[in-house]
Amino acid sequence: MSKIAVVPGSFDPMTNGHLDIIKRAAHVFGEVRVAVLNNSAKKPLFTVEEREDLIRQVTATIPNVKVDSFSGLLVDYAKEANATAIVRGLRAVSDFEYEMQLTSMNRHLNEEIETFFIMTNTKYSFLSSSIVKEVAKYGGDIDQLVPPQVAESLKGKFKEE
Ligand code: COD
Repeated sequence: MSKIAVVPGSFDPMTNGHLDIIKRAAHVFGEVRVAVLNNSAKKPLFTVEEREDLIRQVTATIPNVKVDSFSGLLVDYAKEANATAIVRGLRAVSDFEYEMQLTSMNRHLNEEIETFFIMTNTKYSFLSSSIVKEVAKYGGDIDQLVPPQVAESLKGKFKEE
C-alpha cells in the first residue's frame, strides 16, 4: 500500500524552499498532501484559497501531490487523510527547537503518526515566507526566491496597497 505523507504549513506564500521539500517528499512517499493551515487567529497576506490555488498551480506537474487545507489539530487531519507521516523541512539549527516541540506534541496526541525531517537545499536555507514578503513589499527582487506564479501574485498584492 502506498504511504501518504502530509506536508503541513502556513505557506503564506509558498517559497522555493517549500517547493524543494514537497518535491523531495514526493520522491519518497506514494502520495503527498500539502495541507495549508486555516487559522482565523492569524492575519495572513494570502487567503487560504489563494495559498491553496498557488500551490496547486506550482505542483501541477507532480502527479502524487495533492493540495488541501485544514483547521484544528494536524494529527486529526492526518488521521482523517489516512496519512502515516508528517514531513517537515529543516533549514538550520534554529528551526530545531520549535520542530522538536511540535513533533513531541504531535506524538503525544497520536503515537502512530511519525514525523520525518528533510534538510533543505542549502541555496534555500535563508528563505522564509516572511522575509520574502518583506523584500516584495519594498520592491526587492524575489524572482529567484519563489515560483513565478507566487512572484506575480506577491507583486499584485503590494501594488494593491
Ligand atoms: N527550506 C526548507 N523548508 C522550509 C523553508 C525553506 N526555506 N521554509 C519553510 N520550510 C518548511 C518549514 O520548516 C515547515 O516544515 C514547512 O516548510 C512549512 O513552513 P511554514 O512556515 O509555512 O509553516 P509553519 O511552520 O507555520 O506550520 C506550522 C503548522 C501549521 C504545521 C502548525 O502550526 C500546526 O500543526 N498547526 C495546527 C494545530 C496543531 O496541530 N497544533 C498542535 C501541534 S503544536
